[in-house]
Amino acid sequence: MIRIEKIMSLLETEYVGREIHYFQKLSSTNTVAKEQAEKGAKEGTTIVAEVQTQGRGRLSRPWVSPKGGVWLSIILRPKVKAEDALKITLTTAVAVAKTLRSLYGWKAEIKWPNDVLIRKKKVCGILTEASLNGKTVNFLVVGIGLNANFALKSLSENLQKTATTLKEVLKKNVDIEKLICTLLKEFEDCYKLFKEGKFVKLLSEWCQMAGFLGKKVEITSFMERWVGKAVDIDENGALIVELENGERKKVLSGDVTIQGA
Ligand code: BT5
Repeated sequence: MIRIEKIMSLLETEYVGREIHYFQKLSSTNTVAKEQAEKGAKEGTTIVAEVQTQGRGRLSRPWVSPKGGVWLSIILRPKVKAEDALKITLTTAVAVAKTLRSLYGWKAEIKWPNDVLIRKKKVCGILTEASLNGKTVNFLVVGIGLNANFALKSLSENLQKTATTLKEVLKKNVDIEKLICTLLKEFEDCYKLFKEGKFVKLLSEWCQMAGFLGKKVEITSFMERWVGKAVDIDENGALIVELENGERKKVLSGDVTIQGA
């Protein structure tokens, strides 16, 4: 069980997670966060669930969310343009990777755009959803799914090939409240930089933790597919890929598979 009183006593943030809504079972924390944001919930309000029955990833892909995971969503109200939502995903990935590095000393790596990996396997996925007012953001919900205290066998055989959990790597359970508090604090620190217009600083941290840069990758985006070398991220968070014919392509959304990984 996640103990909210313990979270409140350990939490060192100014506003992220200061208002926290806990559920034992929920369809999706992102869905509930969006409903609460529509009703005026303030920036930093966080929804946490022990189990999600309809956890989702991008393009409505299912996100398996058994008991023992960290399934949470944070409501944000930055004054930014619609296209800045991608930057929030990258900002969040930096916060997650820093959390895992500082708590457990692992070399957690980031894979564009929304995965955090340990030993090349996905331990965390991030889903940023936006409510727009024309071309500007009304609110954003950033959902973080972190495989913490459950065994890999809780996932399907297929997922066991690509995913991992903290328990699997550490061979024991982690202190889940401490993990959530550290994550919320790292997130707030990174988000403050984003709001101060210092995304470039976050990007340089991001690049240092992005193990796939410089490697051969396959990108799929909707019905298209490219193979090339992942060379960089631009100032908006788009991935720059050098195709085999030397052409440089800017990718704003899609999935990356690292070749030979
Ligand atoms: C993501 O999407 O990685 C975003 C996942 C976000 C989940 C959080 S949990 C809290 C909040 N509430 C929600 O409903 N969602 C957010 P994407 O890049 O599209 O990856 C989805 C793919 O990851 C699936 O198609 C599976 O292949 C794989 N997958 C599903 N469950 C997984 C798990 N627990 N661990 C690792 N991989 C998983």
